Amino acid sequence: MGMQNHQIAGFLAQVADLLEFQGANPFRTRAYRHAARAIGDLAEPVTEILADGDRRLNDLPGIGKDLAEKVATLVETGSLPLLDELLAEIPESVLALLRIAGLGPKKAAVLYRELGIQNLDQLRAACQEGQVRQLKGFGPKSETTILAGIDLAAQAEQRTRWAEADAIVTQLLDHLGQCQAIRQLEPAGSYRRGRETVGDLDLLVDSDDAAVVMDHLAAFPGVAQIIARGDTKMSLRLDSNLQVDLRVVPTESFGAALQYFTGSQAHNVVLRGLAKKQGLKVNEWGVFRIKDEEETYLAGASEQEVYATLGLPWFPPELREARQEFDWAASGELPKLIELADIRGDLHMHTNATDGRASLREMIAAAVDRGLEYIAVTDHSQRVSMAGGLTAERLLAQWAEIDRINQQAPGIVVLKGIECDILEPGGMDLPDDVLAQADWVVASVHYGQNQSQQQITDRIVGALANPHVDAIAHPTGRLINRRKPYEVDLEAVFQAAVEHGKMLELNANPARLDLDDVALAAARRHGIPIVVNTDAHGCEQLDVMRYGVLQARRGGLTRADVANARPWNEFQTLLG
Ligand code: DGT
Ligand code: CA
Ligand code: CA
Ligand code: ZN
Repeated sequence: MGMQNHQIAGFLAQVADLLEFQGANPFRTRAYRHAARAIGDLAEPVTEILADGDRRLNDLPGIGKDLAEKVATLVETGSLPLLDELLAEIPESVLALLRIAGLGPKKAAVLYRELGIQNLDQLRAACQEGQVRQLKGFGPKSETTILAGIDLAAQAEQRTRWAEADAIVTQLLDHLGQCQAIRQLEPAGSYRRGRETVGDLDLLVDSDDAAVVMDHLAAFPGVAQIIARGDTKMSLRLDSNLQVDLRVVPTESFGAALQYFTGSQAHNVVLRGLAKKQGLKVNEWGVFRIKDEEETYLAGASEQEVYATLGLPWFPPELREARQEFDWAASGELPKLIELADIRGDLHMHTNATDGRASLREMIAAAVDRGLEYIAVTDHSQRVSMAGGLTAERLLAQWAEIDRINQQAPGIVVLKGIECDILEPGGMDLPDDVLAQADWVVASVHYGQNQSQQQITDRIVGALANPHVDAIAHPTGRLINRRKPYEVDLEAVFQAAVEHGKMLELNANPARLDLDDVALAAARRHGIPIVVNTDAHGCEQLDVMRYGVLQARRGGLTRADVANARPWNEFQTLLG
C-alpha cells in the first residue's frame, strides 16, 4: 500500500518548518513549502506518477529535480533522511513555538538556543520570570506579547468552519446593507472561495466615503475590538473571535479588488505571471498596460472584465486554488459546476427510530417540502448501540412502514435504506439476506477508527465488495477541527469503488464535509459517482445540503458527477 499524497505533503511541510527554525537558506525552505502544497493539492497519487516510466515528478509545477528525488526516496523507504537529521537536532515540541503570533521562527530559535526553551509551558514560565527580556532583541514588551500569543495560539489554531462564518456574514451584510454610503458590497477571501474553514473574513466595499463605512461597521453589535483603522482599511475582532478585514475601494477598482482579495494567493501568483507575459500588470486597482514606463488603466470595475482583459474566462471562486483551473481554461474545459438547484434526492438521513429527532413521517414531509424527488431513510444498524441502532427485526418493521407510506403516494419516492456499520474485524453489521431486501445501503465505519491503514482500508474495501452495499458514507471519518481522518488509503478505496461500480458519499454536514475537495477531485478523475447527502438527524438538517454542494464545487464536480443530481428514473438506472 503506497504512501498517500497528504502524508508526503506532511513530511515536506515539517522539513520546511524545521529548516526555517534552523535559519536555513529561505529559498530552500520555500522549495519544500511549495512542494508540500503542490503535492497536497494533487488529484492524482504521486505513487502513480513515480510508477509510470514515461513521467517524471519534476514535471509538476513547484517540484524541482532534487525534491523529486527526495520524494521518490520517501515513497520507497517511508522516511526522509533529511527530516530524520533535522528531528534529531530539534525536539518536536519546539514546533509549537513557531506557531505563536509575534514570535517568528528566528526569535523562537534564539529562545531555544539561549534559554533552552522547548515547549509552551517553559516559554510561559520564562516570560513570567522576566528571563526573556534579558536576551538581545527582546524586551519587557516582548514578554507581554508572547504571553498574549500563547493564550491566543490555542484559539488561533482553530479556523472557523465555513457554515459558522456564513451565519456571521449574513448578519454583517444585513447590518452594512443599511449604510447609505455603500454602492457595492461583497465578502471575498477564503469565505468566497467556499473553503471548508475560514481564517479571517475579508469584506470589500465600493464607496466614496470610507470613514462613514468604517463608522458603520464599527457599530456592528458583535464587535469585540477594533484592531486597526486606516484611511481605507479596517480590521476588527468579533465576539466570536473571528477577525474581519474591511477594505474600501473606488468603483473603477471594485472588480480588480474583488479578484485580488478573493485569492487564493496561489491563484493570483499564476494570474500575475500570465499578465506579465502579455505586457500587462494586474493588481488590486485594475489591469494596466505598461509601455515606456507608463501605465494605462484597461479594466477593473468588474471581475469579468479583469479576467477577459487577460484573455481568461471568469473562474468560479471555488476553483481559484491554482490546482487545475488554468489548465482547464487553456483547453476550454472549465467545468460547469454543480448547483444546489440541481440536487434531486438525499440518500442518508436518520429518524427517531435511532438517533434522529424526527419521526419517519416528519422526515418524509420535510423532504417533500424541500422539493426532493427521492430520499433514502438510513438509520443506524445494531452495532451502534449508543444511537439505538436497529436490529434486523426493527429494521424490517421500519421498511414495512415505508412500503405502506409509498402506497399512499406521498409525492416522493422513499427508499428503504440502512446505514450499516462495517464491523471492526471487517464484514457488515447485518446479514446479507436482510441487506438484500434494502433499496439502498450506505456502509460506514464508526468503531475502530484508530486501526492501521491496512486494517481500516481492508474493512472499507471489503464493504465495497459486498454486493448489497451501494455507497460508503463519510469515507474518511474526519471531523473538522476535532478529529483526524482514519488512516484509510483513499486511492485503494477509489479503485475498489470503480471495480465494483459503487458510489462514494460527500457528507454535507458542515463539521464533516467528507470527502474533502481534493479527494473529490481525485474521485472525479476515477469517474466515481458522488452522492451528496445531508446525514440529517432532524428535519432542519436537510438544509445542510448547500454546504455539501459548495464542497462539491471546490472539487470541480459538475451535475453529471453527482449521482443524486439525476432525476429519479435515471438514478434508479444507476442503482441497477
Ligand atoms: P484565510 O483568511 O486564511 O482563510 O485565507 P484567505 O485566502 O482569505 O487569505 P487572506 O485573508 O490572508 O487574504 C485574502 C486574499 O487576499 C488572499 O486569498 C489573496 C489576497 N492576498 C492577501 N495578501 C496577499 C499577498 O501578500 N500576496 C498576494 N498575491 N495576495 C494576497
Ligand atoms: Ca481571509
Ligand atoms: Ca484577511
Ligand atoms: Zn448517518
